[in-house]
Amino acid sequence: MNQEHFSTVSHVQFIGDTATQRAGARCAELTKSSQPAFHHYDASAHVEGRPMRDHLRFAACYWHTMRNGLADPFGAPTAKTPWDDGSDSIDNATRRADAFFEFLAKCQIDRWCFHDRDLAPEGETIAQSERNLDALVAHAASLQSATGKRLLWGTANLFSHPRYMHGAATSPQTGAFLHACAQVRKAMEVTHALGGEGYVFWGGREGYDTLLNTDLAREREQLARFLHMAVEHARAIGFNGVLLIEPKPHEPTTHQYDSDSEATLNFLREFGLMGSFKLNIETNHATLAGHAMEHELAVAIAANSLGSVDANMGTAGLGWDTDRFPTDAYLTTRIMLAILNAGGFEQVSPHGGLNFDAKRRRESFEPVDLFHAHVAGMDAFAIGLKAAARIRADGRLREFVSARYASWEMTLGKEIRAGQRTLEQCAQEAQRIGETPIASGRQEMLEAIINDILFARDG
Ligand code: XLS
Ligand code: NI
Ligand code: NI
Repeated sequence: MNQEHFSTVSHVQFIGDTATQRAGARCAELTKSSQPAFHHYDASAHVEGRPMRDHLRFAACYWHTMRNGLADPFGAPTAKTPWDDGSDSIDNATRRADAFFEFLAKCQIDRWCFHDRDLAPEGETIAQSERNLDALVAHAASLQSATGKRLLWGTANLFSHPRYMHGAATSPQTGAFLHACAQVRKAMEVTHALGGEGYVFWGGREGYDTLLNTDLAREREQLARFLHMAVEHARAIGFNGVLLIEPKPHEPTTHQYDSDSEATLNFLREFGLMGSFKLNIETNHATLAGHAMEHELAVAIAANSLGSVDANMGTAGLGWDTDRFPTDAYLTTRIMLAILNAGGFEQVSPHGGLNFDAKRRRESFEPVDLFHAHVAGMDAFAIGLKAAARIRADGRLREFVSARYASWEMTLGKEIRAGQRTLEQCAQEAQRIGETPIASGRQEMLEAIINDILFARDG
């Protein structure tokens, strides 16, 4: 890293007040003068006895940060990337990696994630693609040791190349399956070489557009076989990181087999893969599946299967994956409350983290917007972490929930749960006790308690 690519940003620091933001300058002036700065995220500040950096375990992703030109279906790329000459050369890919690690250092992000094809150009043959990847992995390894940054997870892109148009593992033709094996074998090995904490499978095209041409049962079996082979390979090469599946219901396909947490867990159970995989839950994918993010987290946590989080958010009312930076503080509060209640990443998933699988809007095209976007997401998660800790310290929510289930903690409830009562005995007990008082669920009261904790009262 000899040349600075983000010379406009020296280092993003915690400045602890929002006066500059409140100044109310006109938009143009603000854009010119505002340097990105943390107002809430302070890596070493402690929350619930642990530094924020350990709670939040932020990662930046290579694909959106370095490879997303911000094109949309109607318009050309807009992103300014002065370090990138647009070529597919190894030199260009190397310069990109330099720019990325400079970005990580200046933005205080400790981890990163990548797809094989983001990092290095695909060659004419598998051997050439692997040589290209090896060159970039060697460079990334030296950047990692120079900067102390770590790989959260790696993955293979099994959805962009035309050969995968019908799916990769679920393709009707074995050729695509074989190429997917080649890519996963290599991507897993380089993830291992880079000390990756995890390896992700996102089945972008592992689904169908129409059942008219699809043998769903066969395709699900193919996917399971592929995953079994991947697990065996991971063990064979000594990769002890966590293997992750990232659910998403659709887009690009009409239906994806890993459509949400429950469907994915069911798939894993059905094919004897439970225990080999955890889930990488993405907020916008939860939205697309018609779920709240905390639902997806709760389902994964209940099955001891939360692996990691792709931190982003969608746009209300839109039916696609807008991958916005997660700036909604109420959302980040709910996410951090679920994670803290489960014991924090350290306990629930020590190899997990918050990966910003998020892209700037097409209009936020300047290099400095990469900083504004990540800083906004990191600050929103710091707000969420602190707010969740306050909700937990307040204790009213927890008390309410335990009171709500109190009868299950009494002798009869415990005996039923332990399988010591028959249906017949329960029926007789119902006749004996008659109707019992029913307590209110008090949803609105609880929602108001959260607002009361989150927002200061006037005066
Ligand atoms: C796409 C997915 C993808 C995965 C990695 O919607 O989120 O980016 O995280 O392949
Ligand atoms: Ni993702
Ligand atoms: Ni996504």
